[in-house]
Amino acid sequence: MNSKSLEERYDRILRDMEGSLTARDRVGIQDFVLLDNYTSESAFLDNLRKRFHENLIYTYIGTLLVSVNPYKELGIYTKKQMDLYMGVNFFELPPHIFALADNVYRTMLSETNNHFILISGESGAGKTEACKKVLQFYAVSCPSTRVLDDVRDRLLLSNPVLEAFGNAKTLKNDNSSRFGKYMDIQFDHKGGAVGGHILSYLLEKSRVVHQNHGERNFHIFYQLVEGGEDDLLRWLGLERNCQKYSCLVRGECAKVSSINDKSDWKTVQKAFTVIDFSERDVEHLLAIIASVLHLGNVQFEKSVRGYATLNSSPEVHWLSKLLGIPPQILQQGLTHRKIEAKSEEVLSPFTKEHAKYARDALAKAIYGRTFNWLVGKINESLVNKDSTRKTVIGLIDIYGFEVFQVNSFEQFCINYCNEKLQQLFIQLTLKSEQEEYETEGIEWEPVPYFNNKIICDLVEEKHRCIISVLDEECLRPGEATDLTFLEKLEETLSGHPHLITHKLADQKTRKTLDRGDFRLIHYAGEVTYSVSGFLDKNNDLLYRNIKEVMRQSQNNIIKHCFPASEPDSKRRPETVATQFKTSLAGLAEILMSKEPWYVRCVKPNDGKQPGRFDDVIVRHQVKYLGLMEHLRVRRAGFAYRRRYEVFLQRYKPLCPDTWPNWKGTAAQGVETLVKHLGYKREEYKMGRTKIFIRHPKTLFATEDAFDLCKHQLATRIQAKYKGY
Ligand code: AOV
Ligand code: MG
Repeated sequence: MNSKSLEERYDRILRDMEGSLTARDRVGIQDFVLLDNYTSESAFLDNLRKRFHENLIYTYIGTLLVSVNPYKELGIYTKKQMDLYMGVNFFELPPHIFALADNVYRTMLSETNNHFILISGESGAGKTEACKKVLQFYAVSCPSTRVLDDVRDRLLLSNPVLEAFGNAKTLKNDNSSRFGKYMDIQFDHKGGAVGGHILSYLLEKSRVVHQNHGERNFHIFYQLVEGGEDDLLRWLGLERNCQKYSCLVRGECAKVSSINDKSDWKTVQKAFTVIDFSERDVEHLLAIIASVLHLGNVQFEKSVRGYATLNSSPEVHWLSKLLGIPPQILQQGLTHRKIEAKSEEVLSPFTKEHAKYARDALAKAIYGRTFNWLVGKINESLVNKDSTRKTVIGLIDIYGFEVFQVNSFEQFCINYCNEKLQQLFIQLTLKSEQEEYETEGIEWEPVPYFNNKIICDLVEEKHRCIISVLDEECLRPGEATDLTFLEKLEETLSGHPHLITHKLADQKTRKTLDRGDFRLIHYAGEVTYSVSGFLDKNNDLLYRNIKEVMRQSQNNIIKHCFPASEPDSKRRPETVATQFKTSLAGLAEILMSKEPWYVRCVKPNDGKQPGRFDDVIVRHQVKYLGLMEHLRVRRAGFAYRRRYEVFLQRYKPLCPDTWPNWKGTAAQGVETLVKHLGYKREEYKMGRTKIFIRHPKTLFATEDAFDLCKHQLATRIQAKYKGY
């Protein structure tokens, strides 16, 4: 680069910086690797807090991005901002999710390999928002053609649909993801987004029939009731009043100030058309949503003989109409089950309690299966029609670690999932660090970590773990109960350092435990689980005859969700926990073959409030997210590493006499440059493709020199402008 183009470059940077931006924000330190007192948690926290109060929510640890939820709009995700971050050196501008997205994208293109961005943090920390920002960045920054724009729109609009059906208001987050999502974005060799694929993980479908106080059912129900056109509601037999539907008001908070169900409904409707839903698909889909609402209102009477009866209620009428199933058949399916007596099948009537249970099981099954259909349908519309070679960037946005007053099977699964991702993070950070030093031929000293493998094993290891004990109990129908499960847990696993059961509660933590509870010491903190419902939810049984009833449906989606080929109940289906375990192992496998990038989201307070940075809460997250250890690993050997080309490109203005007439390789260039800058021999090492710098101060000094040089240049440019 000659000095003229250098000037032009700064010219551009200066113009870009007009407005509120500065090239390097001066509040705190934008990369923790440069922190003097890098082993001090307090110094770490100070830096994070200082920046947070200046609305600088992003800070790096090397290439890892730490993000603190601002709980307010910052105006930092505009098109202008995106343009600014496009194709700029990672460390040149203030930390941003766009910088990370851009860096991943460029690395993918130049190295033609696959990547993933793991976004983690507890419930409400900002994972889903971060994921959306990455997607939006790619939508704007990738090459555009008519076909590509189609794909782009579908990728973008798959989000509101999935959120409508898979997110809900919880006590932690008004838009909490109740399913896990892994999304591949596929790129062609020119960098165009050509397709995508979504994998979803274990939807919390119990929410369909039950919500804790202060929580809601899935957004879509409220959107439909609040936003649906009059004609539509009439056709679905619905009233515009959430209070009329018992499964919408269990949590007594159908209205949420931060949510506009009406306008969200419009977005979802528009999205349906973009992602290739035919009118018929949408009709059938909404008929199902309405059916679940009607089903929730079905009430049973008790017959003189004590059995459940269902008089021709308006609900059955609407269910019959919407699902296309004759009312008598529906009625029978909801009040009886088929049992085999000798070689004959007979109908056995339900008690009222039993009928309610079967009704709820059906509602959950319908919703859960429809959700899977929806993901499949979105995937069809994202299929890459062109078969040319492609690389992918995967985005992982799952439900974050959560602790409520009462925690059940759902929290157990969610927290287990977080445990697995933490384990992956540990394996990959250690692994990649080790490999990097190895391939570059550099010696390194390992840093001790808290390894949460012990907790993962406690939950999932082959024969002696919580899931295996739970599954065994599920194999003893009629005999086993939630409490016998707890007893077995005590018998089999007592003494495990991360499991606390009733017997041991006082000895271990001096905190008491209710008779029906057990406690796990997770990497992210202690959680007390109530075993009530564990067996049932793990079994997730649906009576065979109600499946048969559903098979008669004229609704295409229901037909698809209850196929005739489904194995009958004589062959035991896998339990929910075991299926989940298998799918998480599958996810780990997918990720292991790709290059990792991390966004660690931090929640600043428990009140969803802007401007409040609660030290205790943040410190706890910094600890369990392993941020200090990660920093230490980055600093243990060599704090900084840069590819020779990149290093040279950035700093060669500091040695103007040598360039532009230099002829050697990039490595030789770097060697010459650092000698000119006065680096001492022990301060850096030359790897195969990168320079490794031991102490951040060295780089800091270089950066300052660079700033000064830039400043001088800027003054010259300004002087030039004045001349006009
Ligand atoms: P989560 O995905 O991490 O929780 P979200 O991404 O849904 O959390 O964030 C929760 C809320 O915080 C959002 O609805 C926004 O109001 C706010 N928020 C998050 N990130 C930002 C940001 N960068 N700028 C402004 N506001 C933000 V969970 O899905 O519950 O684990 O299961
Ligand atoms: Mg989320």
